[in-house]
Amino acid sequence: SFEALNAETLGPRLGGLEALRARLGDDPSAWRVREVGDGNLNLVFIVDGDKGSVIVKQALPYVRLVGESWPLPLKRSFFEYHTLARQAARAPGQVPEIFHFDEQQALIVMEFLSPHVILRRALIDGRMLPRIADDLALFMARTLFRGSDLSMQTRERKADLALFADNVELCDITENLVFSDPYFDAEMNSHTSPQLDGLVAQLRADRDLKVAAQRMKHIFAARAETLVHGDLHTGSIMVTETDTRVIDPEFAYYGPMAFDVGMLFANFWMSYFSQSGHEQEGNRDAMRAYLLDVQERCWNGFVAEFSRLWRTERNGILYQKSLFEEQGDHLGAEQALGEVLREIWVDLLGFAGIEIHRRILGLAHNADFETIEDPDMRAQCEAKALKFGRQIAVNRAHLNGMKEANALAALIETG
Ligand code: SR1
Ligand code: MG
Repeated sequence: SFEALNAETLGPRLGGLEALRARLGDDPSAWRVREVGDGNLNLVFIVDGDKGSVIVKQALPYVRLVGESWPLPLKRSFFEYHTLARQAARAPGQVPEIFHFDEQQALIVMEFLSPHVILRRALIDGRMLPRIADDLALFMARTLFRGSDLSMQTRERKADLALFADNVELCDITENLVFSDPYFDAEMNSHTSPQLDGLVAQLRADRDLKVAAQRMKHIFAARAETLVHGDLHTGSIMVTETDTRVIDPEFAYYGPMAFDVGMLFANFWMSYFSQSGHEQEGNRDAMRAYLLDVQERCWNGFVAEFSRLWRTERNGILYQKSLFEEQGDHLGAEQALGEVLREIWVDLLGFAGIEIHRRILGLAHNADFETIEDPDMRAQCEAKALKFGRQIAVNRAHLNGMKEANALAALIETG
């Protein structure tokens, strides 16, 4: 039966596993185990041996952030494992390598990424990573395109859709915590108070905003387009100057193309609005310019790679080449691509605005704002982000391109 690991039991319990011995050394008593997880849900250990290091991630039967009063099934580890396998095939080299999976113990042994750090931490520290825009554009375009009916064979995709449909509890977290709770006085919500009380009341009374949030929830729940990561924020990405890896896809399910893209861009915009609250004074303007540039390059890169895949790998049941290219109608295929990309753009703005709101008003906040010690400064940064989130969610159909969205961010930032 399931037993949660700890630093003392990990060696004796997993010492017999060939996958670990091969990478750490044959004597488990010589392994050094550190629990390093500070996420909302799971246990994470770094295990060092004479030969090398691995990560052991174990799900707990409850939400770590809240405690045993909020049970959460272990099967999320199964979905994480299967998603990592699919992402490794669809976006080679962009996720950690998996060495072992134990479904009953809900644990995954995977590559220890070093000297990688969590992207959110790097951005808080004012680091301008040169590769993230291009790498993340490729990751999103490849996983989202190749997991959809644009690319997969229909029998395989429908079987996969049925498999992932059981990740219902994790979807339920997103449906409530992201799309609904921020817009009423839900029990687990919190925000910087009293500085934000007025704005929060205003947002919760904003009919257009609530309709937008529920429309995005509708799309999240009903549009099973592709296998999405499901929680693609900057805490789910590990980076060095030369490498970018996406981790933690336990929220994966078949959802809308725009969800991952919107969530990621929301987190870049939150980083942008949090810069005034961080240390590196001389660097703030450069950091803001860098973050807007990342947004633009990442969206342009996404469009370029998605378009390339559309033209070269469109072998699924949608927009068949027999209807377009094979009849010489290249313009028709391009027109359809334009419509698909336009829809992703509009929807990603909706998802991004809502993600920004939930990180400031809901249960799960993020370190970009939380690490700003002065509550007045934190509230100032958060208020700008909240206003921006409202604008992009409600006016998502009227913002034409990333330059315009970034110009709006800059306008709100400079007051
Ligand atoms: C109760 S879980 C809260 C949040 O943590 C995860 O990382 C997801 O973002 C989820 O919404
Ligand atoms: Mg996570």
